Amino acid sequence: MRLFRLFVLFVVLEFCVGVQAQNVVPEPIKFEKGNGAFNILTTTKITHYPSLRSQAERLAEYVPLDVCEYNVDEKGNIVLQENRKLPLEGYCLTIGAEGILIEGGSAAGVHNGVETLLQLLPSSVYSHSMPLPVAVGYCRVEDAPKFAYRGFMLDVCRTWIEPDEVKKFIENLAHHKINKLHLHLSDDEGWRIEIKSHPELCEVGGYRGAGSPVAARYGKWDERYGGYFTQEQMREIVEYAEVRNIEIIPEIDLPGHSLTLARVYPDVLCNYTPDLKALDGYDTRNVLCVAKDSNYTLLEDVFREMSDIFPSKWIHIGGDEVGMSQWNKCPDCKALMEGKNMDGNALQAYFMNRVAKIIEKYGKKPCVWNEAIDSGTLTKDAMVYGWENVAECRKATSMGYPTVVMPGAYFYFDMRQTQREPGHDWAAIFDVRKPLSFDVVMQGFTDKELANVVGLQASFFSELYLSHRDDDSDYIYYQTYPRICALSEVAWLGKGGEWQSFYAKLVESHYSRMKAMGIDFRLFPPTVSYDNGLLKASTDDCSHIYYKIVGDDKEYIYKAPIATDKPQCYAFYTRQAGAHSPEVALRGRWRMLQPKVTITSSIKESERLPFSKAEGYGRIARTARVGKPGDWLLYTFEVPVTCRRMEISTGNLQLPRFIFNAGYMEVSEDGSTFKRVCELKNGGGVIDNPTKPIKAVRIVCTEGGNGDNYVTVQAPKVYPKM
Ligand code: TNX
Repeated sequence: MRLFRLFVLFVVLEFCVGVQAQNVVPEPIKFEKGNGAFNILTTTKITHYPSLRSQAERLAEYVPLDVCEYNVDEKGNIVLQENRKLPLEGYCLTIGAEGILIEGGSAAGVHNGVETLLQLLPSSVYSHSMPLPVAVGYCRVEDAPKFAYRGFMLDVCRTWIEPDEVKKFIENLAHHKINKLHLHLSDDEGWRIEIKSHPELCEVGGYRGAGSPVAARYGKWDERYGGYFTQEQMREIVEYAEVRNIEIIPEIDLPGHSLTLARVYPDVLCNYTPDLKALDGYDTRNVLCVAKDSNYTLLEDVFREMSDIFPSKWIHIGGDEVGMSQWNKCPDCKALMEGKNMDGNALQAYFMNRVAKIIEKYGKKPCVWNEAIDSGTLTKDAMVYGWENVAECRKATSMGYPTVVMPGAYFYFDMRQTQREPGHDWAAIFDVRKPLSFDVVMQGFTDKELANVVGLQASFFSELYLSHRDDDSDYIYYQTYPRICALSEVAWLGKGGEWQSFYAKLVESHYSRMKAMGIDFRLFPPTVSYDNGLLKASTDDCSHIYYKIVGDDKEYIYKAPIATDKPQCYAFYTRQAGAHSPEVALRGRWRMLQPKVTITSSIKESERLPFSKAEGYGRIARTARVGKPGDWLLYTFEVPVTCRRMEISTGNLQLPRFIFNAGYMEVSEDGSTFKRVCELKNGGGVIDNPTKPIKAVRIVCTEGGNGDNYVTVQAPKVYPKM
C-alpha cells in the first residue's frame, strides 16, 4: 500500500497534466509534461520488437544510435514496441528516467510515435545534424488520429516530378503524419507509369514536345521533356512510403482526361472522325469510347500490372470532367445509351462499373472523383473523392459512399494564397488559415453523413508548376507548406483548429523544423506602415525583412525605419533560409494603366471572343485558329504610352496554354519601324523600363501549332511610372 502511495505521488510529481504540448504538429490528443529530462547519449540504443525493424532503422537515420532487438534486461534505451490494446495508428510515448518507450497499436502507431519524438528533439534532428548527447524532457503522450485517411494528392502528370523529389515529398508528409499519397499518374498531359505489356504508354506518353504525338502544353514546345516511373522505381517508392506509414493510391484518370492515352492509341476514341480542319489538324478528343470492348481489354492489362505494383486495395479510376459531347457524336455510344436508356452520366457510371469489375478481379476497389456518382448507378464499392465543394462531399456521404473530403476552396493547394501570388483562383484564394478552419461539423455534415467521411485530403495539381519553375524552384513547397501543416492538424484532430495557437506553434517551433526538413515554405508578409515620413516594417516571426524600390531592382536589408518623403514605391518581403513571403507594397506597385489600344492579327479572330473583348481590358479574346510561323499579333496604342513595364502575353491568364509556342516581341515608337526586344517565354514577353513612349508592340510567331486550335489573346499589362 505504501509502495502504491509512493507510486501515485511519483506520478503526480512527475507529470503535471494539462500543460500545453511542445508545439507538436499535429497536436497530440493528450500530452503530460514531467519534471526532468532523459539524456540520449551516444551509447543509448534503439531497441525494438522484431516486427519494427524498419521503424527503428528510420529513427536511427535521424538519431544516429545503434539499433538492436529488444532485450528486457537492458534499461535506458529508446524502445519501440507494439501494444495491441491501442488503436492501430495510436501510440503512447513515455519519456522518463528509465528511457524512452514508444508503444504503438501497430507499426503505423509506432511510426506516429517516432514522429512525435522527433518533434520533441532540437530541429537539427531533421537535417541529420543533431549533436549527442541531447536532453529530452520527461513526458507522456497518448495519441491517436480521428481520421483513418489523411491524404495528399500529387499531380506528377502535368509537370513531371522526379522519383527522388517524390521521395523527399513523401518523407515530409510522413513528418506530418499524413498517411495516404494519391498519385495522379495519367492525364491529358502525360502517362507516368510503365506498363510492360504496352510500353508505348510511357515511352511515348511520358514525354511531350519535339514531334511527340502528345502535344506540348504549358509553354515548352520544341524540346522533348517529361519522364515516367519504371515499375522498379515505383515499387521502391511504394516501399519507401510504406515504411513511413504512407499508402500510395495510384490514379489513372478515366474516361476523360485521357488525351495522352488517345494520342498513343487513337483507337480508344469514339467511332467518328472529328473535323480536324476546325481543330487545326489536332485531334483534341480526350474521352474514351465506352462501347469498344477493346478498351476494357487494354485497361485490364494496365490494371493487372498496376495491381501488382501497388499493394493498396484501392485504385483511383478518375471520373472527373468528362466531355460527354464526344459520346453524343459516337454512333456506338449513342446506340448503347439508347439500348439501355442511359444519359451521359449513366453511361459514365456504366463505364466506371465495368472498370470496377475488372479491378475487382485483382482484389481492388475503385476510387472516383465526385462527378462519377451523379447518375446514382455507380457501384457502392467505390470510395468517392469530393473535390468540387462541400455540398458534393455531403451528397456522396448521404448516398452511403465512403468519402474523402477535399473541397477545392479549402484543400487545393494549387490555389493562390493572396491575389498577387501565383496559382489558380477558381476555387478560392486562401492561405494556411483556411484549411486550418475546416471543421466537418461546422460544415454541416450530419452524424449519419459523418460516419461515411473516411478523412481529409489536400492536393497539388501541377499545371501551373512549369510556368514558375525557372525563377521559382521552390514553387511546390511554397504552395503546399505551411498549408500541409494545417491539413495535418485538422485531419488528425477531426475538427477545425484555432489560428492563434497554431500560428504560435509554427513560429516558435515548426518553422525551424521545416527549414531543417528542406522545405522552402511560404512566410506571411511583413506589416508595413507609413507615418510622418517614416516607413516602418515589422514581422512577428523572426524573419529578416528586405525591400526593393520600384525602378531600382537592388535588394536592401531593412534595419530601421526609413525616412523618406519621395514619391517612390517600396516593396517589402521577408525571408528565412529558403522560405520567403510575398511582397507588401502600395497598390500603386501593381496598378495598371489601360491605354486605348487596337489589336490586329494576321490570324482571323474568333467570332465568339473577338479581339475587341481584350481591347476593353475586361475579357480575353481568341484567334480563329492556331499560329503558324510568320503569324503576328499587333497592339497599337492610340497615344504612345509612357510606362515602367509592359507585358504582352498570349495564352490563358494563369496558364501558358493556347499560346504562340515560340516567337519574339518587337516594339515601335512610331508605329512603322519595329525593334526586336525579346524572345517569347511561355507565350509572352516583357519590356522593362522603356526609354521612349511605346506606340506599338508586335509579337511574331516562329513555330506552328500549340496542341490546340486557337491562340488566347489578352489585354496588354501596362504598369505606370512611379
Ligand atoms: C480541377 S480536381 C481538376 C484538375 C485541375 C485542377 C486545377 C479535378 C478532379 N480536376 O484537372 O488540375 O482543377 O485546380
